[in-house]
Amino acid sequence: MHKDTVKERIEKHPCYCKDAHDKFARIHLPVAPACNIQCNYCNRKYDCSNESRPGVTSGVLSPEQALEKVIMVKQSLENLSVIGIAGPGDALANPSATFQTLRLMKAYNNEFIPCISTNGLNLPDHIDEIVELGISHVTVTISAVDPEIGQKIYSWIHYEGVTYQGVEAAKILLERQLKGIKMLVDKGVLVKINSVLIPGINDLHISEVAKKIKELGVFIHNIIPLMSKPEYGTKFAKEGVPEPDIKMIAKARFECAEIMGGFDSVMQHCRQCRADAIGKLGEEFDINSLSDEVIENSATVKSQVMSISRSLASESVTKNSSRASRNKMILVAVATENKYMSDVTFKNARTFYVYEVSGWGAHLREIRTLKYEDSEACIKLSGHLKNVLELLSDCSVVVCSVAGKSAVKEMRRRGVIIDTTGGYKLLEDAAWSVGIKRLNDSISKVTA
Ligand code: CLF
Ligand code: SF4
Repeated sequence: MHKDTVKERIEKHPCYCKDAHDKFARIHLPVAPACNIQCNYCNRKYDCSNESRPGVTSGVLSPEQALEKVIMVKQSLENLSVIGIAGPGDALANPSATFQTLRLMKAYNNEFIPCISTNGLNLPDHIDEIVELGISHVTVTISAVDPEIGQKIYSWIHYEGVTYQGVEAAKILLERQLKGIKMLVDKGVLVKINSVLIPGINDLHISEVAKKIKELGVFIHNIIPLMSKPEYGTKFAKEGVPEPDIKMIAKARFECAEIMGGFDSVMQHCRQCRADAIGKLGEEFDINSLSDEVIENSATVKSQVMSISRSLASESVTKNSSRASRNKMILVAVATENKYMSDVTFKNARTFYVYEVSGWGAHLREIRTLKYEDSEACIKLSGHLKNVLELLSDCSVVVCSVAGKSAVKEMRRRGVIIDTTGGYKLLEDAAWSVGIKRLNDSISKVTA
């Protein structure tokens, strides 16, 4: 890539370019709540610690709420240049919400720089969407390039439906991270690596991380000191793993700068932002400071968001549905606890959003609820299955986050499919992605 091109691409990014940090602002949109790994320096009650200070948490927004926030904030915050998704879980463990948010942002204003941060486990699966959406800056957190060290940093990973631990988990994670980074660099995406500096675990290994990422063509390395106060409640904090002192941080940064080609390639101004941070680095914007005029204008903003969202939805319907599927309709029930995402296991599902899905899109028909008395709180699976079947007798598919084999088998025997591929997606997305697949499958069976 030509040097000037890179210069142009970073000069408005406050993290990638130190001269931009006090001139340009970023907004983090907390649309990604789930995570697919467990880092020992993270307490999942709070935001992703790969970029955040532990002990603070962000409320989750839907993609539409996120766009609303951007439009409101933009009116009061000069030089807003970057839209970042950094949790509160992992951006790519919530691909549907992350990409829908950035799709909406692009449709609203193509001038923003889209930026995401990820642990990298799902990275290789999403390169095409990253490139298609013009996500030009991607951060991957890699704190070890040796699985023997990695196993001390991660408790588990959840990959392709299986939970792995120990060296095996660290090995899979590392392979996926390195593969994803290479694919991004080959596509011309600027990659930043965050490494958490953990005394006694990887402080003597950080230069090895720098060597590996330099080899892969990574743009910048960011050494983040471990935060490990007892009140953070992380595994490392409980085990008494200390925070690095200034000397250790300086030494690690110096060693990495030598390898990466100087201090321009080693970030020194990171603020370990929360997943809903707004403003210039170190100069947080107070969302409560929005002017009365902006607040009064919020109804107009809402309708602007709805119109952008509708026009994207109709484009997607036209792209993804066949003519035959437009004439058929099935009911898809999405189980939810938080009422915006398919976030609940089959066993614990009580509330179902029932969508009519046809080639024209997914439309909410009604919300159905199972009402269990307290005395029935521990209702047996067989009783729960019977109740779900009665409640959803007209539905073809039930979407939930996780389901046991016996529930899947028994429901299938009674003619209802349980589908977990829509797990952790926004309700409408979950209904649409699962429903249109079923419709297209049934049409191809008939025409085969
Ligand atoms: Fe956010 Fe991260 Fe993009 Fe920056 S933060 S997703 S690259 S826009 Fe920046 Fe914050 Fe440090 Fe992250 S100061 S925690 S490095
Ligand atoms: Fe926590 Fe982020 Fe690690 Fe997930 S990737 S466990 S959210 S620090």
